[in-house]
Parts: sequence; structure tokens; C-alpha cells
Amino acid sequence: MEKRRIALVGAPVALGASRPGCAMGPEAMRIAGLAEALAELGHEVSDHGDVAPMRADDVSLEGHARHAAHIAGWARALDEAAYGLLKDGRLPIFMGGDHALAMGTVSGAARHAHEQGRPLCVLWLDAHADFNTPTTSESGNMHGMPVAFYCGEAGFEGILPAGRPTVAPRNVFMVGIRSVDARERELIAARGVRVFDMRAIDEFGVAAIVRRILAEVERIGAMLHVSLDVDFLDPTIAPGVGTAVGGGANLREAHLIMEMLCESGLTSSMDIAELNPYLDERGRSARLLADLAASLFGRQVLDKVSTLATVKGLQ
Ligand code: HAR
Ligand code: MN
Ligand code: MN
Ligand code: MN
Repeated sequence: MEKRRIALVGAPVALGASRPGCAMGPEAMRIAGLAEALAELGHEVSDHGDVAPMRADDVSLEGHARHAAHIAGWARALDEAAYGLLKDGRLPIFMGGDHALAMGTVSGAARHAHEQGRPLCVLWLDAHADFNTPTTSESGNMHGMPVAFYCGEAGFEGILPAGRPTVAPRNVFMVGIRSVDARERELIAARGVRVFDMRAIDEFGVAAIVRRILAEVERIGAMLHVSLDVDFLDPTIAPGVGTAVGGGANLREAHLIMEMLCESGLTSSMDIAELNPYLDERGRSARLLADLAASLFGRQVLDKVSTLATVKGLQ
């Protein structure tokens, strides 16, 4: 694959979730060797350290949104970080931190894409839809709200300046979904988010689904933000997460998605969210995430051409 200028950015957001521990995520990814794995593939890799939240004392939201001003400060800081790095020609990988971080990272990516005259698509790999608003949320946890935020739902006014580009809901592709609240379900359907739940994966397989998504991204000439929530993966292979849901993606499915993303060359920014090292087993989730990122950026067992030649030789 093409050599990229990859920027690693720590986003130790923790108060979007109710269980503590996500603040340790960036450090665990560093210890798991993410930078080294990507550099070994020939990319230029720089670690920009951890982002710090800006002040946002002016923000108060109606309804139920815990730590709204604090999370708004993160959204502002991460929006700037994503926008600035993309504008500088880099491919940022945000190491979370809970998924509230995507309020900022995706907004910044959308702003950059908009300036380039291109749409932004989001591949949302998650057990959850994260489409609650302060009005619909039962928990008030803002890691359950980022998609609604960056798609421009009402209820988040004042977090970012008015008039910022949002993501069209139909350009959000959710894969692996298996835990959705009742009011979230209605919103997603009403807005036309494209959802491939776990049942769709079982029925069609990840290859058919991801092929269609990537073809659509290509067709509309979009940039692509990949947001990987650890709970997309089955908890038996990735236990280091606070909101585990059984029946997740297995190792082979997850790797195949990364390999297909790699071949497409379409990824322009990425989040690794919800890693909770306090709940992990001796770093195995962090190591798996580093392996998956390496697959997305070019690691392969054999090159595809030689593999295809072997298969042809059998015919
Ligand atoms: N839907 C639930 C809520 O809003 C659970 C959200 C959990 N979100 C994450 N990220 N762990 O996907 O509270
Ligand atoms: Mn904090
Ligand atoms: Mn999530
Ligand atoms: Mn989740």
C-alpha cells in the first residue's frame, strides 16, 4: 500500500463512559507497540502525545448528558486536532479514550472534507449505535451520543460553533450493531443511517457488506473515517472494554475488514475507542487492536497476488 504520514494522537477521554479506565487507553496502545508496528510497514509515524481538553464552561445542555461541559471541551480540542492534522496531509489515528472522542474527531474530519469539496463517510464498527441525544438517552453517558452529534441532531447546541459541517446520516455505515435503545432505533431509521447489524454479518458475511460500503464511498468520492469501538469485537477476544456485548466480531472477520480497508486505500482518519486497560487481561486487547491497525495499514501474511495464483493453480 501507499506509504502514509500517520499521526498518532492520544485522546484520553473518560467521563463519557460510566466505568473508569478509558483514560489509560492511549498509554496501553503505545505499550502494545502501535507506532512501531506501523513504522515497520514503511509508514512515516509520529506520536503527537495526548490532546488536552479545552475549556467549555459556557456549555450546558438540556436533558440528560453527564459531564456535558467537560466532554464539550474534548470535542473542541479533538475537532481542532483532527482538522489540523488532516489539513497538514497526515492520517490521524486517535487512541481513546471512550467513544465520546468521536464527537470531535469526526467533526474535524468532516470540516476538512467539506473544505476539499468532498463528503465524509464514516465506518462505525461498534456493538452500539451511539445515536442517543441528551433528550433520548437513558444513561446520560455521552459515549452513547457521538453519532447523533456529528450528524447534526438537535440538543447539542453550543458545543462547536454553529454552522459547522455535519455528516449526512446516509453516509454513516454501522457494522456489528447488536445493542440499540428503543428511541435510538427510531432515530436511526428516521434519519436513514445505513446499519448492518450482527444478523446481516451472519447472513451475508463481512466481505459482501464491506465491499458494498467501500464501493459506495468510492462512488461518491468521499473521504473515509473508520471508528473502531473495542466492543465491536467479541468479548472473548477483546475483554478490555466497559460495555461488552456477546456475539461480536471474531478475529477473522475483524482482520478481513481491515485487509479490505487496506486494499481500498480509502481510509483517511481513524479512531480506536473504548479500550479500558483496567478491565483487560494482560494487554491482550491492546495488542489485538495494534494488530488490527497494522492489517489496515498493510501487514499481510502473503501478498494477495501470490495467494490468488496459488488458488488458480488448483483449478
Ligand atoms: N446505548 C447505551 C447508552 O446510550 C449504551 C452506549 C454504550 N456506548 C458505548 N459505545 N459503549 O458504543 O447509554
Ligand atoms: Mn478528563
Ligand atoms: Mn461506541
Ligand atoms: Mn460500543
